[in-house]
Amino acid sequence: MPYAVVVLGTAGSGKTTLIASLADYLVANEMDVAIVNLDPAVEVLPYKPDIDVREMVDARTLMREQGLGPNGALVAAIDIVALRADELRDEIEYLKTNYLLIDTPGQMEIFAFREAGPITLNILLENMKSVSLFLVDVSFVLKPSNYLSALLLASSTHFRIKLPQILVLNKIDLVGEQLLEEFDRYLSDPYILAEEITGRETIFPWSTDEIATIIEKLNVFDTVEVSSKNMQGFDQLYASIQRVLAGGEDFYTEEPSPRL
Ligand SMILES: Nc1nc2c(ncn2[C@@H]2O[C@H](COP(=O)(O)OP(=O)(O)OP(=O)(O)O)[C@@H](O)[C@H]2O)c(=O)[nH]1
Ligand SMILES: [Mg+2]
Repeated sequence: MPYAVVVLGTAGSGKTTLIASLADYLVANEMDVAIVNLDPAVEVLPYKPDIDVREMVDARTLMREQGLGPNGALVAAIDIVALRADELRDEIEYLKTNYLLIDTPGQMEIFAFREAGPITLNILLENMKSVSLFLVDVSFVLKPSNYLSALLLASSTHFRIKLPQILVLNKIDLVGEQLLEEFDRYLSDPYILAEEITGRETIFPWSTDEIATIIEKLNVFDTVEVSSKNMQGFDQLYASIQRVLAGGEDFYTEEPSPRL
């Protein structure tokens, strides 16, 4: 069985770009990779999927033929995928690979916060060691209250998908070194972050201590900072994925891969 990496995250956070770069990174490190595209609405992919739901259902055709809007078509498409997830699982069984990377639809609330998304993943990932990467745009989380908001969204997604998760702050190439250092200072001390939030930004009647505790309690997963454009931070991302999937050991999966 391969190891599975499911990539989730807010719209436009860079899920598809990260998959393409992570595949290149893994191949450069002598691992075999297969990619599953679960986004029925994507038009152009920067990678060649081994399994593609667009061959099963195309959201754009549903829009045209059933007169649906973009979200209605995506809902209908993902429901169809869930009903036929067994077929995708059968295709996965034929793949001989170390890593299975799974790209998910742009509008993640339609995938994660309706029944079809988790049902599909359950079927695809049965008996596979899996991790999910939750992507957000790093420029969004630089503001303290946005960071808390991203943590809540990541946790909320975790409760739906129920996989171990890594919080991936993407697009660090767009953020200055100084801002990133300041942000890392926040990350290392929830109390500093909480003080910033209570100082000016929330109407919740929580004290600084309470907010710091909430941040600490939500922050149970690794956080890594990467650029999917230039692969900055990918060594840390890989190490973090390994820690979750293989308990930190470098590994070769049981399944013999053609290249090994
Ligand atoms: N500068 C920079 N841009 C990035 C990075 N990752 C993604 N992008 C850009 O962000 C935009 C969205 O990237 P996608 O990979 O399509 O994001 P996505 O999350 O798959 O988007 P949807 O599936 O449509 O929600 C594209 O213009 C990418 O080129 C990054 O690390 N740095
Ligand atoms: Mg995408």
